Amino acid sequence: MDEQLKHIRKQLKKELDRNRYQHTLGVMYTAACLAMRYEADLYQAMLAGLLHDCAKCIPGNEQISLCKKNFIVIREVERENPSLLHAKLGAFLARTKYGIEDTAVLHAIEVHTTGSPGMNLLDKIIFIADYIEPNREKAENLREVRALAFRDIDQAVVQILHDTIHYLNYKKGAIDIKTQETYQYYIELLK
Ligand code: DGI
Ligand code: FE
Ligand code: FE
Repeated sequence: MDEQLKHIRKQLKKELDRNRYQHTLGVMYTAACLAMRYEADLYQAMLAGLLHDCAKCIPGNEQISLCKKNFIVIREVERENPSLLHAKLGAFLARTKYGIEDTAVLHAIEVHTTGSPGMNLLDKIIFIADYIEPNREKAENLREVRALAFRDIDQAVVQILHDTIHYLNYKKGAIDIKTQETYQYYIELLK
Protein backbone atom coordinates (compact mmCIF):
# COMPACT_ATOMS: atom_id res chain seq x y z
CA MET A 1 0.00 0.00 0.00
CA ASP A 2 1.11 3.54 -0.69
CA GLU A 3 3.21 5.16 2.06
CA GLN A 4 0.84 8.10 2.49
CA LEU A 5 -2.16 5.82 3.03
CA LYS A 6 -0.17 3.71 5.46
CA HIS A 7 0.98 6.72 7.44
CA ILE A 8 -2.52 8.23 7.70
CA ARG A 9 -3.93 4.85 8.66
CA LYS A 10 -1.51 4.69 11.59
CA GLN A 11 -2.45 8.19 12.71
CA LEU A 12 -6.17 7.43 12.49
CA LYS A 13 -5.81 4.28 14.52
CA LYS A 14 -4.80 6.55 17.42
CA GLU A 15 -7.49 9.19 16.80
CA LEU A 16 -10.51 6.93 16.35
CA ASP A 17 -12.15 4.36 18.57
CA ARG A 18 -12.02 0.71 17.54
CA ASN A 19 -15.40 0.60 15.78
CA ARG A 20 -14.85 3.87 13.97
CA TYR A 21 -11.45 2.69 12.78
CA GLN A 22 -12.94 -0.55 11.42
CA HIS A 23 -15.73 1.46 9.74
CA THR A 24 -13.09 3.74 8.20
CA LEU A 25 -11.23 0.80 6.67
CA GLY A 26 -14.55 -0.59 5.44
CA VAL A 27 -15.35 2.70 3.73
CA MET A 28 -11.86 2.89 2.21
CA TYR A 29 -12.11 -0.55 0.60
CA THR A 30 -15.76 -0.16 -0.41
CA ALA A 31 -14.89 3.17 -2.03
CA ALA A 32 -12.09 1.37 -3.89
CA CYS A 33 -14.58 -1.22 -5.20
CA LEU A 34 -16.99 1.48 -6.37
CA ALA A 35 -14.11 3.37 -8.00
CA MET A 36 -13.24 0.20 -9.96
CA ARG A 37 -16.85 -0.25 -11.01
CA TYR A 38 -17.31 3.35 -12.16
CA GLU A 39 -13.73 3.94 -13.35
CA ALA A 40 -12.95 6.69 -10.86
CA ASP A 41 -9.49 7.36 -9.48
CA LEU A 42 -8.74 4.52 -7.07
CA TYR A 43 -6.28 6.45 -4.96
CA GLN A 44 -8.56 9.46 -4.42
CA ALA A 45 -11.39 7.12 -3.43
CA MET A 46 -9.23 5.30 -0.88
CA LEU A 47 -7.78 8.49 0.57
CA ALA A 48 -11.18 10.16 0.94
CA GLY A 49 -12.67 6.95 2.36
CA LEU A 50 -9.87 6.66 4.88
CA LEU A 51 -10.19 10.25 6.09
CA HIS A 52 -13.94 10.88 5.77
CA ASP A 53 -14.62 10.44 9.52
CA CYS A 54 -11.31 11.77 10.86
CA ALA A 55 -13.17 14.31 13.06
CA LYS A 56 -15.89 11.92 14.20
CA CYS A 57 -14.41 10.96 17.58
CA ILE A 58 -13.86 14.53 18.72
CA PRO A 59 -16.55 15.40 21.33
CA GLY A 60 -19.33 17.68 20.04
CA ASN A 61 -18.44 20.71 22.16
CA GLU A 62 -14.82 20.40 21.12
CA GLN A 63 -15.86 20.19 17.46
CA ILE A 64 -17.80 23.41 17.92
CA SER A 65 -14.86 25.22 19.51
CA LEU A 66 -12.45 23.92 16.85
CA CYS A 67 -14.78 25.31 14.18
CA LYS A 68 -15.01 28.68 15.90
CA LYS A 69 -11.27 28.87 16.37
CA ASN A 70 -10.70 28.18 12.69
CA PHE A 71 -13.46 30.42 11.33
CA ILE A 72 -15.55 27.52 10.05
CA VAL A 73 -19.15 28.76 9.90
CA ILE A 74 -21.57 26.73 12.02
CA ARG A 75 -25.18 26.70 10.87
CA GLU A 76 -28.08 26.49 13.33
CA VAL A 77 -28.85 22.86 12.47
CA GLU A 78 -25.19 21.96 13.01
CA ARG A 79 -25.09 23.68 16.38
CA GLU A 80 -28.14 21.68 17.45
CA ASN A 81 -26.91 18.43 15.92
CA PRO A 82 -23.12 18.46 16.24
CA SER A 83 -23.00 15.03 14.59
CA LEU A 84 -23.45 16.95 11.32
CA LEU A 85 -20.33 18.98 11.97
CA HIS A 86 -17.68 16.25 11.61
CA ALA A 87 -17.89 16.34 7.81
CA LYS A 88 -16.93 20.00 7.49
CA LEU A 89 -14.43 19.84 10.32
CA GLY A 90 -13.08 16.59 8.86
CA ALA A 91 -12.30 18.29 5.56
CA PHE A 92 -10.49 21.05 7.45
CA LEU A 93 -8.43 18.57 9.49
CA ALA A 94 -7.69 16.46 6.42
CA ARG A 95 -6.05 19.55 4.95
CA THR A 96 -4.35 21.03 7.99
CA LYS A 97 -3.49 17.99 10.10
CA TYR A 98 -3.15 15.21 7.52
CA GLY A 99 -1.68 17.37 4.76
CA ILE A 100 -4.19 16.62 2.00
CA GLU A 101 -4.08 19.19 -0.78
CA ASP A 102 -6.33 17.44 -3.30
CA THR A 103 -9.48 19.60 -3.28
CA ALA A 104 -11.59 16.79 -4.77
CA VAL A 105 -10.74 14.57 -1.80
CA LEU A 106 -11.45 17.41 0.64
CA HIS A 107 -14.80 18.12 -1.02
CA ALA A 108 -15.88 14.47 -0.86
CA ILE A 109 -15.14 14.50 2.89
CA GLU A 110 -17.02 17.77 3.35
CA VAL A 111 -20.26 16.55 1.77
CA HIS A 112 -20.23 12.94 2.96
CA THR A 113 -22.98 13.24 5.58
CA THR A 114 -25.74 15.24 3.86
CA GLY A 115 -24.64 14.86 0.27
CA SER A 116 -24.94 17.88 -1.99
CA PRO A 117 -26.83 18.69 -5.19
CA GLY A 118 -24.65 17.99 -8.24
CA MET A 119 -22.15 15.74 -6.50
CA ASN A 120 -19.29 14.54 -8.68
CA LEU A 121 -18.37 10.87 -9.04
CA LEU A 122 -15.92 10.84 -6.12
CA ASP A 123 -18.45 12.59 -3.83
CA LYS A 124 -21.09 9.98 -4.66
CA ILE A 125 -18.67 7.10 -4.16
CA ILE A 126 -17.79 8.25 -0.63
CA PHE A 127 -21.41 9.10 0.21
CA ILE A 128 -22.49 5.59 -0.79
CA ALA A 129 -19.48 3.68 0.58
CA ASP A 130 -20.11 5.28 3.99
CA TYR A 131 -23.62 3.82 4.00
CA ILE A 132 -23.00 0.33 2.58
CA GLU A 133 -19.58 -0.72 3.91
CA PRO A 134 -19.62 -4.23 5.38
CA ASN A 135 -19.57 -3.20 9.07
CA ARG A 136 -22.85 -1.29 8.71
CA GLU A 137 -25.74 -3.35 9.95
CA LYS A 138 -28.58 -1.18 11.09
CA ALA A 139 -29.89 0.69 8.08
CA GLU A 140 -33.04 -0.46 6.29
CA ASN A 141 -32.84 -2.03 2.86
CA LEU A 142 -29.08 -2.55 3.11
CA ARG A 143 -29.11 -5.63 0.91
CA GLU A 144 -30.93 -3.78 -1.84
CA VAL A 145 -28.88 -0.60 -1.55
CA ARG A 146 -25.63 -2.60 -1.68
CA ALA A 147 -26.66 -4.24 -4.94
CA LEU A 148 -28.07 -1.00 -6.34
CA ALA A 149 -24.82 0.85 -5.61
CA PHE A 150 -23.04 -1.29 -8.19
CA ARG A 151 -25.89 -1.08 -10.73
CA ASP A 152 -26.99 2.55 -10.72
CA ILE A 153 -25.04 5.09 -8.68
CA ASP A 154 -27.64 7.90 -8.81
CA GLN A 155 -30.50 5.58 -7.87
CA ALA A 156 -28.42 4.43 -4.93
CA VAL A 157 -27.93 8.05 -3.80
CA VAL A 158 -31.70 8.61 -3.95
CA GLN A 159 -32.44 5.42 -2.03
CA ILE A 160 -29.95 6.31 0.72
CA LEU A 161 -31.34 9.83 1.10
CA HIS A 162 -34.90 8.52 1.09
CA ASP A 163 -34.10 6.00 3.84
CA THR A 164 -32.09 8.55 5.86
CA ILE A 165 -34.93 11.10 5.76
CA HIS A 166 -37.40 8.37 6.71
CA TYR A 167 -35.17 7.35 9.62
CA LEU A 168 -34.75 10.95 10.80
CA ASN A 169 -38.52 11.53 10.66
CA TYR A 170 -39.06 8.40 12.72
CA LYS A 171 -36.43 9.52 15.25
CA LYS A 172 -37.77 13.07 15.16
CA GLY A 173 -34.34 14.33 14.16
CA ALA A 174 -33.98 17.70 12.43
CA ILE A 175 -33.46 17.28 8.71
CA ASP A 176 -30.67 19.42 7.35
CA ILE A 177 -31.84 21.53 4.41
CA LYS A 178 -28.82 20.17 2.51
CA THR A 179 -30.07 16.60 2.91
CA GLN A 180 -33.48 17.69 1.63
CA GLU A 181 -32.05 19.67 -1.29
CA THR A 182 -29.81 16.81 -2.31
CA TYR A 183 -32.75 14.41 -2.26
CA GLN A 184 -34.88 16.77 -4.41
CA TYR A 185 -32.03 17.29 -6.85
CA TYR A 186 -31.53 13.57 -7.46
CA ILE A 187 -35.27 12.86 -7.67
CA GLU A 188 -35.52 15.52 -10.40
CA LEU A 189 -32.41 14.21 -12.16
CA LEU A 190 -33.86 10.72 -12.42
CA LYS A 191 -37.31 11.84 -13.68
O1 DGI B 1 -20.28 9.41 10.38
P1 DGI B 1 -21.05 8.17 10.04
O2 DGI B 1 -21.86 7.65 11.18
O3 DGI B 1 -20.21 7.11 9.44
O4 DGI B 1 -22.08 8.54 8.87
P2 DGI B 1 -22.59 10.00 8.46
O5 DGI B 1 -21.48 10.95 8.38
O6 DGI B 1 -23.44 9.80 7.25
O7 DGI B 1 -23.48 10.42 9.66
C1 DGI B 1 -24.59 9.62 9.89
C2 DGI B 1 -25.50 10.32 10.81
O8 DGI B 1 -25.81 11.59 10.29
C3 DGI B 1 -26.78 9.52 10.93
O9 DGI B 1 -27.04 9.31 12.31
C4 DGI B 1 -27.80 10.38 10.31
C5 DGI B 1 -27.16 11.76 10.41
N1 DGI B 1 -27.68 12.66 9.38
C6 DGI B 1 -27.57 12.60 8.04
N2 DGI B 1 -28.29 13.58 7.47
C7 DGI B 1 -28.84 14.26 8.51
C8 DGI B 1 -28.44 13.68 9.71
N3 DGI B 1 -28.81 14.12 10.93
C9 DGI B 1 -29.62 15.17 10.99
N4 DGI B 1 -30.02 15.63 12.15
N5 DGI B 1 -30.05 15.81 9.85
C10 DGI B 1 -29.71 15.39 8.59
O10 DGI B 1 -30.14 15.96 7.60
FE1 FE C 1 -19.42 10.58 8.86
FE1 FE D 1 -18.62 7.24 8.12
